[in-house]
Formats: sequence, structure tokens, C-alpha cells
Amino acid sequence: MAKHTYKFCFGPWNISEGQDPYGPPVRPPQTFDWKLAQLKKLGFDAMMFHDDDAVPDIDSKSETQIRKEAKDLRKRLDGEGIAAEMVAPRLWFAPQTVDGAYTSNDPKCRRYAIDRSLRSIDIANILGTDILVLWLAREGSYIRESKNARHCLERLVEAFDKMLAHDKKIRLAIEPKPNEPMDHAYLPTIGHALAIAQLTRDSTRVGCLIESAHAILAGLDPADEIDFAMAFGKLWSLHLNDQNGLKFDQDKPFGSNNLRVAFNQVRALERNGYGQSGEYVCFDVHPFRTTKTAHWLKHLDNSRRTFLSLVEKARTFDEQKAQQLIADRNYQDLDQMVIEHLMGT
Ligand code: XUL
Ligand code: MN
Repeated sequence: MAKHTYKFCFGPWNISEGQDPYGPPVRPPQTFDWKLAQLKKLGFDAMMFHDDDAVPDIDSKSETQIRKEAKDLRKRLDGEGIAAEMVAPRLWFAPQTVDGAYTSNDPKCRRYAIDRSLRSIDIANILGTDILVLWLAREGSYIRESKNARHCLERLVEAFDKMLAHDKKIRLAIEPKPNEPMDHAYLPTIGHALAIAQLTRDSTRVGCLIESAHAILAGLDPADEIDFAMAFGKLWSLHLNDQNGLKFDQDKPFGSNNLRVAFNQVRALERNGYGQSGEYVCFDVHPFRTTKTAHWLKHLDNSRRTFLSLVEKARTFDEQKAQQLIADRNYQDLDQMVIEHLMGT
């Protein structure tokens, strides 16, 4: 197994205030500067950005103003020695995205979504990252008959093509999620993301980002999704977290719910050499709503601690013994071997 060190990142939204559909924030909002300082203090290497994390109130600003603010941010990041891992257009808040962004039934709204994505690419350029993450939040349906899924697929391809043409270097990392906020999303899994890449003008620049919780919500094992994406050389980013079954998207600390599923994700990353082409391990985790302000960075630090412990567990797993048990089809003892290895017994 290749032994290498990993680089870590999170986004400003991961230091969240605890609001949910049933209650208001429970921690006071913090400034971006404070969040950046915490990221540095925790020893993380990079920050991920929605377009409006980088340029607040982006819709009210001109292209010139957007570029200027992105350049100012780049200077601050350089000054702190922090990289920008990716930029993602936030296409789920604006009134134009109520009925979808690229797949809205209203052509003016589709135009808005594409324009905003092109501005996000400009920001990515200025911040020095070639990754545009596309979490396709509202591209799906609540009411099956309200949209034609075939047309929606074509609209997604049309939008991706415009982005690929806008910048010859940008890479699109699709972050699939099967549901929430939609009933059904059009690109629910990594298989869908990599399949639609084939319909675009440059399939080599359309890849994916796997989020553990999203794979679990699709009823899949995130470790298998990692192996699948990496077999295509298309895993360009990663949101590790955890999820207890088919509920709302929980974004729990990595390994919090199922240590064995987390262990298998780390094994898959290790055997495929994730990170060796500069990819980051990002934690898309949120504090539990009960978290006190004094403890609200713990979910990030703890996720990294668990990840690094599991890297050790993956590297010290007795592969030879495992292979013997596999050759003997003794999966019963293989199962127990994994359990005892994780328990340290
Ligand atoms: C939503 C989600 C987003 C994306 C970035 O479930 O995971 O935070 O990661 O837009
Ligand atoms: Mn995510």
C-alpha cells in the first residue's frame, strides 16, 4: 500500500449555527475571518467555497466587482498559506432556482443558473482552483409529471457544455445526492454522474465528488462508490461524514455512526491512492444542534482524528491473513478479524 500523507479541508458552512426546519440558530454567527483563523489553528490545509462564501451577495454585484472581491480574497488566502480547494455555485437559494436551476421549466431561470455558474468559474480561476463542484440541489422533481426527465438531462448537458466551453481548464466535479431537498434527484449516484459525463463536449473534464452521507442515502456503500469512481480516475474531491440510515442528511462527524463503513472508505482511498494527485480530504460535517459554542470546532477536529486513526488501522490490517481467509472462503473469521482489528483486541 502506498503510504502518503493527506491534506484536509472544510468549508465556512461547516461551522454552522444549528438552525433546522423546526428551530432557529443556537450559536452566534461568526465572521468569515474568524472561520479562516480557526481553520488555520486546527492545522487544515484548504478551504472550500460556495461562490457567495467567496463573494457575499454575489447576485447584486457586477462582474468587475466579483473579480475584484475574488482577487482580494485570494490575497488573504495566500497571506495565510491556505489554498482554495473548490468553488461551488449555490444554486438553491435565489428565487430564480425555486423550480430547479439548469432544469427549471423557465428559460430565464435556466439562463440565470448558467450565468451564475460561469461567474463561479471566474472565481475559481482567481482563487487558483480548477474544480467547480456541482451539488445539483434542485435538479429533480417533487411531482413527476411537472418535468420531462429526458429534457432535464439534456438541459444539464447543455449547462455543463457551456461551463466547459467558458474555461478550457475547469473540471466539473458532480456531487450526487439522491434526495433532499428534492423527492428524487436526476443525478442520484456516482454512476449517474459518470454516465452523463459521456454526453458532454469533454467527458475527461467531468468527474465527481463523493459524500459519504449522500451514498448512504442512496442505499449504497460509500467505499464501493469510491472504488467505482477511482476506477475511472474521476474522484476529484471527497466529503467524508456519516449518516444513520435513510433520514434527513445528517452530516455527522466521520465514523460517528458506523466505524466499519468509515474504515472501508479509508481502505478504498488507500488502495486507490486518493490524494496522490493533490486531491483533498474534506469533511462536510456539522456540529450537533446541542453543541455549545465552546465546543463547536470539535466535529472537524474529531473527524480528522478518526480519519487518521483509520488510516493507521488500514495500514496495519493483516492483508496476508485476510487473503488466506478469503482463499479458504472463511468469511466468518474474516468478519471477526475486521471487528477485532477495529476494537484493537
Ligand atoms: C449538501 C452538500 C453541500 C455541498 C456543497 O448536501 O453536501 O454542502 O457539499 O454545495
Ligand atoms: Mn457535501
